[in-house]
Amino acid sequence: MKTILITGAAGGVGTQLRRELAGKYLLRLSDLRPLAPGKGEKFARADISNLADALRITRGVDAIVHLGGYSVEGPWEGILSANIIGCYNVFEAARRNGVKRILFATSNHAVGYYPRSETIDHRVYIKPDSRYGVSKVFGEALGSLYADKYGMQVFNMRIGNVNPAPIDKRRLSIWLSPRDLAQLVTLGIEHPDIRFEIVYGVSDNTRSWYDNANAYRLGYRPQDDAEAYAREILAREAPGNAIGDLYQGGAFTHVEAVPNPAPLPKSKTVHGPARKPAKKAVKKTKKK
Ligand code: 15L
Repeated sequence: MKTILITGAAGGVGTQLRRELAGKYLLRLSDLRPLAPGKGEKFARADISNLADALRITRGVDAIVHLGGYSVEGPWEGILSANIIGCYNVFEAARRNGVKRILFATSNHAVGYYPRSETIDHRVYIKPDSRYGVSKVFGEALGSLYADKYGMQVFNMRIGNVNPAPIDKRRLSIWLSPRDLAQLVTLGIEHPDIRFEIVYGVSDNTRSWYDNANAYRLGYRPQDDAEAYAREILAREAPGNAIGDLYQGGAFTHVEAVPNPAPLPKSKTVHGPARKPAKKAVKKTKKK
């Protein structure tokens, strides 16, 4: 049985994942916070902003599910230490310990400034909505470097919102049920041919903003759709913030925001697939 390290295992996503993966893998759980391991689990307390800790917990595992770090917008010092330095330490420790496969929990907030009117795929240019979102972009970029330079196998899951049920209108578009989370993580661990992939960690939501074709190509077949909860959620939804309601990142886009004179992009196109390049006005030069 494979041994899988889950960093940040005491958090919300880690807690759901442990339950779903129980019995499938031997789980090595790490976190700053204490945690009581269950059957088939071992706990190693660690501060990933310390490289020695990262080296200790990554030794001898088959794959890493890196969830650890600051999970919301926060002060720069906290993001820097947990999500930038901590993320670097986990990748670097994995490389030094010969652990090839890392599943990185990136976030919808890496692309949170795309408007809700757009459907985006895994090839869009990043549009982080917060320092937190920037830290997730950093992790994706680091994974790209470690895949290209050191041959690591990096599976980036831009996670929406993991909960037993969607909690509001925005989450009807980005919900990830615990069992779909487990399916996606299992795919990331088991797929024989991963080099560097970005997928959206969302269920099969009718109101999705994502073209998750890359995940489907790799074999992801989500079982749940937030639409089953839509009527109940929309009935109780209170009016939201004007900026937050425009963008996929929701509240992360309006905390600390100043009025921005830049207009919203008008197109409703799916980003990513090749588009015809705009014709350049090239001056014809006379042949001599
Ligand atoms: C995230 O990336 C966060 O980790 C989580 O706390 C939620 O804020 C989630 O995104 C979301 O957008 O709902």
